[in-house]
Amino acid sequence: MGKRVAVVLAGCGVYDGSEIHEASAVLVHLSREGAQAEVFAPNISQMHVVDHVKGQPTPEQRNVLVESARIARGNIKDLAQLDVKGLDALIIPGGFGVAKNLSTWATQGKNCSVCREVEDVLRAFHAAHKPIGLCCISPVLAAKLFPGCEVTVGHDTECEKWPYAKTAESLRELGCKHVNSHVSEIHVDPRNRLVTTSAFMCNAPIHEIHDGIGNMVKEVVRLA
Ligand SMILES: *[C@@H]1O[C@H](CO)[C@@H](O)[C@H](O)[C@H]1NC(C)=O
Ligand SMILES: *[C@@H]1O[C@H](CO)[C@@H](O)[C@H](O)[C@H]1NC(C)=O
Ligand SMILES: CC(=O)N[C@H]1CO[C@H](CO)[C@@H](O)[C@@H]1O
Repeated sequence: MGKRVAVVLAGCGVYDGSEIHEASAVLVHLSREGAQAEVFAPNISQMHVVDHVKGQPTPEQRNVLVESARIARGNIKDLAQLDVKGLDALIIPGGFGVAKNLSTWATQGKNCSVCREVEDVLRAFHAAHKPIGLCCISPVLAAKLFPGCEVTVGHDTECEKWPYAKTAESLRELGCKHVNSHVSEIHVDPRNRLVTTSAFMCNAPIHEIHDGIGNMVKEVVRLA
């Protein structure tokens, strides 16, 4: 029987939700590994809605679960219904929704809080020693909840290729070990059973991001 892997989404679109290509890469690679994806999202309203042409907020209200359902092709459940017992692993793709709807990282950085349901789910998988895969900005959730954990969000020196490199410094300030890595690489924290990769934290061609996420997914399924 294939492994059952929970995928938690944060909306639909890089600037206010889950990064669509990252979410899709996770689903594609889970399928390739013979695993069964079960998609969840919290039933809460988004912090805001961004017009992705203008890159600016619009006066609209949208629901994280309803938006995430677009990526899940309708096959999605309320995160409140997730039961860790029937699942082998957890993966959370990136996108600003992770920093805006799953946590308050976008506005509060290392002082952020993590959405209650998301915290409960991460702690449940962690306590059960089930692997957790995170990419792009999602490792900040682990850094906030599991002090001393090891993660990567790519490189820690800002340049054209690594526009969000300051995140690594914030992770160190939270007491976590940040490991520099290339977009194709993953970092595994065996003690916390965390598998992380930088994805769109890197200004890289989209196929390299797709493949890097594939390496993360493969390792999560192997550990599950
Ligand atoms: C989400 O919450 C709203 C408002 O409480 C409710 O009407 C709706 O049924 C919920 N959706 C799901 C899928 O649980
Ligand atoms: C976090 O809180 C500290 C202490 O209140 C404050 O000095 C710092 O500016 C805050 N950092 C952010 C990113 O909000
Ligand atoms: C509308 C809104 O801000 N919704 C939520 C998005 O996520 C953050 C972090 O969990 C919540 O604090 C917000 O209430």
